[in-house]
Amino acid sequence: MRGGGRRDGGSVDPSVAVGSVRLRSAVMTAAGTAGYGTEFHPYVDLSTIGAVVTKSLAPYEWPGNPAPRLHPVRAGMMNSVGLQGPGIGEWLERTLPEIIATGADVVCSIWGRSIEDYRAAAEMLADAPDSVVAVEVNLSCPNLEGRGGIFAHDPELSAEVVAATAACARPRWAKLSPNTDRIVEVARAVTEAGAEALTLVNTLLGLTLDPSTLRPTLGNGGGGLSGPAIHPIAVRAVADVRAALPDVPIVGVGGIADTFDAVELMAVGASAVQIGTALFAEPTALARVRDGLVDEARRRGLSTVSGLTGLAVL
Ligand code: RRO
Repeated sequence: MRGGGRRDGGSVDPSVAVGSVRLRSAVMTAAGTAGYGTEFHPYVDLSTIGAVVTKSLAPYEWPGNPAPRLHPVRAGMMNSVGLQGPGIGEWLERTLPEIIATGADVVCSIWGRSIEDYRAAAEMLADAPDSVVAVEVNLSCPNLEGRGGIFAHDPELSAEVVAATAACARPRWAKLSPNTDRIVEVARAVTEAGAEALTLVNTLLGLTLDPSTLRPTLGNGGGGLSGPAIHPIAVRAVADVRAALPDVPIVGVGGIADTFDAVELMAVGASAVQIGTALFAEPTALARVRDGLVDEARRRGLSTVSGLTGLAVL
């Protein structure tokens, strides 16, 4: 799967494999930053990117947190969306056909407040069309209240959640949290429980204040920090997990704005990447980085974009 053969000039294969899933490009949207993808099609031909990763969906409709839900900061963005969504049933019926019509492959991100919620979400996806190529099990939302913490800070609980999602009948990628020093432990636990790949990382817990009122800027108080500020944290998380679990495919996410950010995540071990915060200012960053990775592979004499994976000299 590494496909790093060298060649002199000529075409570069842009496709990559994340475990058993072959993607047309290494570049995907990051969950929660492109809605369900349908608004993006005027900007980027979604059939030419790796996949649209949906905003996380629960087995039921969920209203999310009070506004404001987004707040720009110097090196990125704070959010407290609070998992707002229509529920998987409504999404399958009304939104998924629209995404499929764009030619995109889809990764459905799921969340729940309990293990039973995750189980129900997975069961609802069992008969989803084949365009839903994987399920991303979001264990790391920073904005879920009243549940006693982030699932992905607890290896045993995370493993139980992943084990409960087998009914989705497609590869599962576990999305983990950078807000813990146990990420390697959690990564090991979820892969042993059935996750085929890992998505590293979600946002970092943060808080911003309004300069005049000194109240929290976001409607729910704290939130999750994303964007360039967290990029080196994502690179470190991917490198650490790759060193401990070299055979587990990784999807790298965190602060990608330029091609080199994606190259860095792939060089330390990611098989593919997701772009999130940058899309708010520049939806076409998906195509720019997609093409940039092909150019970078060619420049390095590689015949495949996947040849960039693991090239870091650590
Ligand atoms: O909806 C959110 O507030 C949210 C989610 Br599900 C997540 O996984 N990460 C994040 O920063 N925000």
